[in-house]
Amino acid sequence: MSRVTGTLEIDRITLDYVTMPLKTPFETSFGVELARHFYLVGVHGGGLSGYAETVAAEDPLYNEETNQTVHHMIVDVMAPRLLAAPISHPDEVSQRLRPFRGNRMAKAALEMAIWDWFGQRAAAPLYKLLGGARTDIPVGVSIGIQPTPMELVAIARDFWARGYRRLKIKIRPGMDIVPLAAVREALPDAPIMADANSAYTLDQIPVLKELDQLNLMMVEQPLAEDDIIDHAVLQRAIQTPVCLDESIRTRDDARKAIELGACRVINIKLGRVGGFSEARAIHDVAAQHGVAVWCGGMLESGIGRAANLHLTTLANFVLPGDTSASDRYFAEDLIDPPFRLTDHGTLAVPEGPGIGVAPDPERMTRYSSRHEELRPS
Ligand code: OSB
Ligand code: MG
Repeated sequence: MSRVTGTLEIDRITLDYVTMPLKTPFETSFGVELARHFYLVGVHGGGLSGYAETVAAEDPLYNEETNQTVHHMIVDVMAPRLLAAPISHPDEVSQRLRPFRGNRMAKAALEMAIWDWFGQRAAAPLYKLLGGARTDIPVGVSIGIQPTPMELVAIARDFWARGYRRLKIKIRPGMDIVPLAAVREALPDAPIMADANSAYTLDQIPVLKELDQLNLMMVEQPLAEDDIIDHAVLQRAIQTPVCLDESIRTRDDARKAIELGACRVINIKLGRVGGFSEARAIHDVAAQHGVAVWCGGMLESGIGRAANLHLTTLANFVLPGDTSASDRYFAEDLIDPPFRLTDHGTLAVPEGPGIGVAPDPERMTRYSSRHEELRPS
């Protein structure tokens, strides 16, 4: 474990609006993504630059944030607070932004870029500042809804053959039991799970009960994106463990969901929960209750993937996450070299200072369509 040192006086915060085409469309119960659009946030001071990427989409389909709300929050509301006074510990970022309700994806990008800065300041990889230890991270892959079970099976077989340790398959009503059963039949021993992104209601318990026949590791966020009460009812009705994603935004959400019996697993996403400080707190609450966690993803470029990997070094990240290799989504990453899957289905946590990776300058000029700079007033 390394210690946080130094004080950050921010000279400027940069925002680049980045568009990266996906190799193939990614379909979930809430829509189809053809490209990733995000802000790359840079925090510059004392001769160092920390980076993070935002994970909101163009439309509020996964949660209520969008690229435009994130931009507004960072530019008009949050950056001025961070530029106004020096920061002596990255935990201060979420404290200083706490008066502002919600908008966790906007908060997360600023907070994560500042953690990267402090890692660089300490000349230590971020995981050592966070108290993590594991550096060879077993990973899974998230597979979008496919037009036919045959196509789904072909894709699942391919990822399984590459060495991914767990396959997550997106479902929605009408595209659930049949495609999942086809994958289960094709890959009888593979750890398989389903993610519904809130597409079901309690009336559909009979369908969700059928999932129990497929020997799934878990079913992720079957019910409403803001619910923990109905999920507790569902968890009592099915054997398959319920994993919550959208519903868990804070350590208190995690505690309440666990106490209610709404989930047996939690997917932690840095963006959804507002950054490393809260993600670590959720990890700790789950660990105290004996609930396993894993690290989700939002189709991040290598910058966000690196942050996810550092988080996943914490001890209770015992299940493979969605932090697949760069080539899962992108022909070319923003970082060079990209993240590659090892021959044993893992990604290596970068050992350089901070998150250990930085955007490639030439690629940034190609993928960024707007650059802005925010300075102290
Ligand atoms: O629910 O986990 C989700 C992607 C976008 C929005 C929501 C989700 C996802 C994924 C993909 O499942 C995870 C990844 O590979 O980054
Ligand atoms: Mg999910």
